[in-house]
Parts: sequence; structure tokens; C-alpha cells
Amino acid sequence: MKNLAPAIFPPKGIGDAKPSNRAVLDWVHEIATLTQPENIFWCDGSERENEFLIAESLKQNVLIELNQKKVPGSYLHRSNPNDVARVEQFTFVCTPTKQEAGPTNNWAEPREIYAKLRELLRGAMRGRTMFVIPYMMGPADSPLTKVGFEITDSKYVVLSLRTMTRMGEIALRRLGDDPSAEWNRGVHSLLDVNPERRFICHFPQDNTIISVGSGYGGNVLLSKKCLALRIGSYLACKQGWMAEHMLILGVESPEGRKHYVAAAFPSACGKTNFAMLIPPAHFKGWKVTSVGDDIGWMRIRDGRLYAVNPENGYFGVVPGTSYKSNPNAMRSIAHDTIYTNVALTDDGDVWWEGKDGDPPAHAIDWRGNDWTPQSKEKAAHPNSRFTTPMRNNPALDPDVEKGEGVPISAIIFGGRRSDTVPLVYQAFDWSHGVYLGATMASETTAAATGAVGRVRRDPMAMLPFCGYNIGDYFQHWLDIGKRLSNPPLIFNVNWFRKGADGKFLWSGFGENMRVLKWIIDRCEGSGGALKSPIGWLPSPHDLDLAELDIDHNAVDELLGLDHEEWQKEIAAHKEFFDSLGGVVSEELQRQRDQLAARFKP
Ligand code: GTP
Ligand code: SPV
Ligand code: MN
Repeated sequence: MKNLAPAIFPPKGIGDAKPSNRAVLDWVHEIATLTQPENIFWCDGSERENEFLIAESLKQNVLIELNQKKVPGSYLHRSNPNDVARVEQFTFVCTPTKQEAGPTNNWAEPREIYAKLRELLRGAMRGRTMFVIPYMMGPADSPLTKVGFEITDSKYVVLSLRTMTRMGEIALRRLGDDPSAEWNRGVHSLLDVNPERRFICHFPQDNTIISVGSGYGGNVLLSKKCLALRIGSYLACKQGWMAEHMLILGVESPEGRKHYVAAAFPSACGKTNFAMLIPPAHFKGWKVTSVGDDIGWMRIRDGRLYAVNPENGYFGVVPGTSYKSNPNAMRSIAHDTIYTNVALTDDGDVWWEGKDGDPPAHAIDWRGNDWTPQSKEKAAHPNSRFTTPMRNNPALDPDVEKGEGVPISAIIFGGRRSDTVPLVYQAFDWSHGVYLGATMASETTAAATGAVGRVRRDPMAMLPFCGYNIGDYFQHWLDIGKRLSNPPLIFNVNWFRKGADGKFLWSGFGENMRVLKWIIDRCEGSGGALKSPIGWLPSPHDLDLAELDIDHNAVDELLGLDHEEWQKEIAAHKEFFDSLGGVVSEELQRQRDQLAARFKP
């Protein structure tokens, strides 16, 4: 079976970075007793360790070497074809009561599911190596920073976490020897990579994650969706901060005025691209820098929100990435990158749909089969991904390691909507902004298994990632607002509105700078806007569209409100809130009534 490589035996000095914290050692002992590995490999994230694991992964076909002249330090991994995306139907929040998990999460009773997982894990690592990975989420000196340990039997996970987190000694130092210190326990085993034995389980009260039966991305890099978002959001609510599915970017004017914004878009809806935006030529002197591309942790300081990116690398969507759409991503993934499920060309390079230039005459597709441009199948899986260190990004923000975080001037929500939702508009105030987030919707993408292109409500882009009751989550947002004397302004964007011809009306990518500029203008109190029933809307002349090839009708359509569509939209908001079974506060219900009333003549 693919991925299920036998034990490896490292030379002296590798794999022996045993931590000293008693609580960690006791837990590792407990899991090893259960899973019965051949040996235990204590990871330290060092260069030597990494080289050893890459060499072993190549021997065992966990990685395929790419042409080191074309993509130095880079490798290809093929996941099991039954295992190519997050599995929301097998993801559980296991709180003592179902009510704590809330109406949007799958729930399992902790004692029962622990027992079931224990049976699945019993002897699961026989003949194999168990890796123990210490890692840290957040800059070394941030009050928000968390320590986690992931136990895994996958070398791909070890190699990926080294890029995605701050791994090794730095995490052990942060944790220290206090056995009662807060840290996250993550257990992962591939088992036999069978969808019928695939469960991603979160125990917020125990700060514990158990993931079995998958080898893919968000299911197994437990630092990311599992800790930084699901467990993170639960801790954030308890501890008074925010854990959000948000990119963070810096934008600096030619005069040197700098703002930071955070944006929540659902999976595969443009966070990485927005975080790495390069302004078009017309915006000479403007600079955009990336703090993070997927997750933002925010806390209140002096009445403002400050954000850090807990991650250390990018696990980004490959298809569609090109020098035309996202040059900073292309430069980031030009070296020291693990590619998952892209195509392999005959000269050992990688290829995917949407890459610059012509498709290769022949390649090996993501499943390992021959591929030519005539093939009906895609060469790269639509959810194929790159894993690359954030340090590779030429536009990395200089304050990415700043422990106090960066001050957030604006929060932006956005989804994939072919109709109804204008290119950009601004909430009247914080509570109204929370309503925009709570009712946002998006067409589903290949980032999770299941139907693609179905409009679903995805509040704050957190539907699959909120680790507790969504009603309490909305309330937490409202409560945070009450503690902010200088709250970020809140906006909603939609890069994906389509015209009658079914084509995108907006060219997107770098051109999104035009929308970002209006947002910054609003933050500085200068941008013009009209009061509309849904919020402050720019009129066409409020947006800087100079040197953009777009016709007036398209702009009108992009900024237009179709009252009939909005009647349907408001009804859908109501239907969504009703479906949550009474957990939505009166304040948000009132926002809906006010929205409906503003549409009445
Ligand atoms: P996750 O990593 O799943 O959280 O995704 P993400 O939100 O970071 O999305 P990403 O930036 O990787 O973009 C996903 C897809 O949307 C890619 O195929 C992009 O090419 C496409 N995309 C991103 N930005 C735009 C845009 O402004 N306009 C259009 N039309 N497509 C975009
Ligand atoms: C997402 O789906 O939002 C991702 C990719 O960022 S994964 O890590 O697989 O969840
Ligand atoms: Mn994401």
C-alpha cells in the first residue's frame, strides 16, 4: 500500500532529540505502548535530520526527486488517489456535550470516540517508525504563541511540518520543563489510508487532536486547521483573542504610510493570491507585503487588533499559479518546495494546469499515469498543493516575526459568488460587519471532498474550522468589538462575479489593488462612497480604474445591487440562521431585520 513505508534506522546523532518535559514523555510512552512502533524518532528539525529523511523518503518512494537544476531542493509527493483533500464529513469536534460543538460541527461523544480511535491505533505502527515532532505556532516572543507536539508515522508529515511550523529546539525551549504547561497533543497515523477508517477528531477540552487514515494536508498537518483554527478558536474564545482563517498583508503608499489588513476567504478563494499581490504599473510606488496567507491570530492591544501569522510556510493551491497571476508565489516555489499531486514532466520538472507556457507534449499525471494534452483527465489534481517556507517569498513583510503582531486597519470578508454580491462594500459598523461575516457564502471548491461549485453559507470562512458552537463564535466576535476603541473597518469583497456570458467581470489578482486602495482610502477617511441598503458602496469614480481594460457596463454590473437577487439573499440569510437552531443572538437577527427594512421603498 502506498505511503506505508517500513521503519527507518537513523545513524547516531539523528532522531534522538528527546525532550525533557515529563508530561510529553509520559504521553509519548502512552501512544507508543498503544501503537507499538518498531522505533521512536525524536525530531529536532535540523538540516542533517532533514537530509536524512529526504534520502529515506526517496528510497521508499514517499518523495520523487525533481530536476535539481530546474527546481533545486524540491520534491514531488503523490498522495493516495482516495486522499486528496480535507474530509469535512469525517471531521469531528468531540466536546462533552453536543451543544458545545454546535449545529455546524460533526460531534462525537469523547469517551466513545476515544475508545474507537484507540482500537484503530492499537498496533498501527508495528514495523514502522514513530516520529515525535515538537513545533511552535507563532513568533518566538509572542504572547499568542502555542506549542504543539505531533506524533506521526508519516515522513511526509515530518518534512512538511519543518516548513509549515517552527520546529524542534525552539519549541522545546518555549515549552520548558513545567509538566502543567499548555501544549497541544496531536496523534496521527496513516493506518491503511482507507476512507472508511478516516477520522479527524478534536478534543478542545483536552487540547488534543487524533487524526487517522489520511496522509493529506489539512487532515494531517495538525498544526494548521486542527490546532491553529479548530482548537485555536476554542482557546481564543476562552482566553479573549481570535483565531481566524485569514491572510494578513501590509500595504504601503508611495509616501510611506503603511496599513495592515486581514482577509477571510474560504478555502481556495484567493487568500494566498491576495497576500502576495503585486500592484499593477499604474500604482507606482505602492508596495504589498505578506505576513500570512491562511491563518491570523489576533489580540487586543491599546484598543486595536494586532495580528500574527502562527505559521512558518505556505501550503498553497498550485493550479492557476503562474508568473502572470502570482509572480511572488512562482518565485517562492522555485526552490525548496514539496509539491503534492502535480504532474511530472519528462525532464523532471513539475507542471500544472494554468502554469505559464505551453503544456508539455508528455507528462506523468498526479496519479502516476501517462498524460498528453489530449488526455481527458487533468494532469495536476485541482487541489494539488505546494509546501514552501515563507522565507522564500520575496514580498515577506519585515514584521512577520514581531511578537506583538501588526495593527489591523481593515478586516475583509469575501467568497466566490457568481451573482448578487458586489465587488466591494463596507459595513456600517462593527456589528454590521459581524453580520456580513456571519452570512457570507461561497461556492464550494476542491479544497474539501464533495460537490464543487455549490453555494453554501461559510461564516467568516470558518464553517469547517470553528472548534465550538457557532452561535458562541458569533457572540465572541460581537464581544471583541465592544472591547475595541479603534476597531478595524469591515468590508466584503467578491472577485468572482460573472456576467451574462458566464465569464468573470473582474480581472482580479494584481488588479485587486484597486479595491484594496479604496479600502485603505476609507480607513484614512478619504475614499468616497454611497450609502446603500447593504452598506457603503463605491461609485465607479471612487475606484481608481485608470489603465484598466474594463468597460463601463462591467463596472456598473460589478458595483450594482439587483433588488430581486438581494430579496433571495436575505431569505437565504434567514434560512441559514434558522437552520442553526436558535444559537444566533438577537443582535445579529436585528441586523437582518434592518437590512431587509433598508430595501423597502
Ligand atoms: P486555501 O489554501 O485553500 O485556503 O486557498 P486560498 O484562499 O489561499 O486560495 P488561493 O489564493 O490559493 O486561490 C485559489 C484559486 O482561486 C486559484 O486557482 C487562483 O488562481 C484563484 N484566484 C485567486 N485570486 C483570484 C482572483 O482575484 N480572481 C480570480 N478569478 N481567481 C482568483
Ligand atoms: C484549506 O482548505 O483552507 C487549506 C488547505 O488551507 S488544507 O490545509 O488542506 O486545509
Ligand atoms: Mn485555508
